[in-house]
Amino acid sequence: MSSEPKITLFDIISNLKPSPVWSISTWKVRYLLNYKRIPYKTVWVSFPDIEATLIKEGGKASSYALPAIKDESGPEPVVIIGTIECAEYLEEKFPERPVFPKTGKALEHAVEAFFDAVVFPKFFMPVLSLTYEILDEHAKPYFRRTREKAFGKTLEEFSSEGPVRDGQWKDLEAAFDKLAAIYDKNGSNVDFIAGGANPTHADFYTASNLMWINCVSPEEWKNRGVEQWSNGRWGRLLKRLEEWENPKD
Ligand SMILES: N[C@@H](CCC(=O)N[C@@H](CS)C(=O)NCC(=O)O)C(=O)O
Repeated sequence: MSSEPKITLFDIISNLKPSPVWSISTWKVRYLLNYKRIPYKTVWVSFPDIEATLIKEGGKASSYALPAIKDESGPEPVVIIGTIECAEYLEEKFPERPVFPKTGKALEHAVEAFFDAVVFPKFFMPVLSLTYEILDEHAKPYFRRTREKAFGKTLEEFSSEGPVRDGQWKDLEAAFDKLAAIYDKNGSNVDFIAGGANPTHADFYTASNLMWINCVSPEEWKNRGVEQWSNGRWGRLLKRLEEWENPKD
């Protein structure tokens, strides 16, 4: 008899079909749950309701954002908020199929920090406006308001079609090339950052960012040739991690 999973993943709903999965942030934890073969269920939350949902579930944080998980395996439910917090919690609770090398976590953190400083900022303009299109109707006004405030322009001005948009995609590609140069230190044919046969946390982190493009706009993914960027490294990485895309719910 199968029992209800003890782990809940909170994910951000979209209007994508058949699977609503799209979020760069929640992919980072979904991949790990799938890789570690941890049974879980998904609770879908609309963007404007993230904070209220996490507070209602008993989460405590200085700011409320996803990813988050709830673990009901102990006497009291535990809510963990944040990418690295979820990853470290899952690694400790479910040490089988580790995603942090036994030799240390420094490389994983360094790659993430590099990604966030060099690559991630190049996503905003071309990918946020695409993200708006796939959100549920309840989320759209909130997403528009918060993102327009953050960047001081309208969503329509984020990525004007033509040379501006083309330049943004070229800049993103160039940033990925810088990350590829680090990966290449292991050899151009080695797919994972830790150099071993198995992926580690930073590979899933990188792949989650790629999945953001892949999910919100398969058209741009194809048009911009993302799979071929950095001598095909990113297409290969997603292929190697494909079996841990499921379940997508
Ligand atoms: N520090 C967070 C950042 C994650 C983040 O920014 N999540 C976004 C979704 S992609 C979010 O939930 N934003 C809430 C909001 O905009 O209300 C992490 O641990 O990764």
